[in-house]
Amino acid sequence: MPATIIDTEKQRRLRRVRLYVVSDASAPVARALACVAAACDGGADAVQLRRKGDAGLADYRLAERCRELTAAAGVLLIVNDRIDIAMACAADGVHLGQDDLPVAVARRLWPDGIVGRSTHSVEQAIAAVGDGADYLGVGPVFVTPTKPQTPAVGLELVSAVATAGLPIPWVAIGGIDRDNLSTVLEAGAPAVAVVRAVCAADDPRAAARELRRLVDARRSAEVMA
Ligand code: 3NM
Repeated sequence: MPATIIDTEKQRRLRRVRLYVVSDASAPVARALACVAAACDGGADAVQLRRKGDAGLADYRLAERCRELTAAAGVLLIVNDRIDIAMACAADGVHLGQDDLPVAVARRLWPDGIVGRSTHSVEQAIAAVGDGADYLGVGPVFVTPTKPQTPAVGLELVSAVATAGLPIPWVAIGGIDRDNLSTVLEAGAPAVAVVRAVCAADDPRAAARELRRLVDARRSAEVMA
């Protein structure tokens, strides 16, 4: 298995991630920025900038603003898919879907960038670990209009991945909100990632805070058990 070569500080921060907020790919720039700021303020440990269909320059400018916001808040910034933009804005890493660059290629291009991979089965999760990914997304746990083309994997996959005891951090994603969050954590997810639960909320800051509170409450209950 290729050993990860991201530095220990990045690894430490990655291992601590409990709430990971992904920006709404189709939101107008001002709304996307407001959502990133709200996620940082509301207690997210990591933010992923996800855009679809923007020109490279617009993506880069937005990524730079997100870097400023996340750096000021001490929040990890991961850029979806665009490793060039991730590197150009000095993000902490890149997130790659199954149809994006192979993990090993991203690692070669960017040795000290965090490389995350979306996975939709235990086999894909194990393969991504073998390829040297630093963390995984596992989902979509529930049906979600944010990623409608990918079938839901259910809490079963969350439990299966938890049981597999992966050696790297992972986050459950897809259709997670304040009402079903506890079921995802109970199924064994160490962390959760959300788009709509924060970015589509009337008050994204309050929504992030509430998710943070719920995740922390569950964690303290585990520590006390
Ligand atoms: N990736 P929401 S599910 C961006 O399973 C994304 O890889 C997924 O959005 C995966 O929180 C997903 O609004 C969408 O359901 C998550």
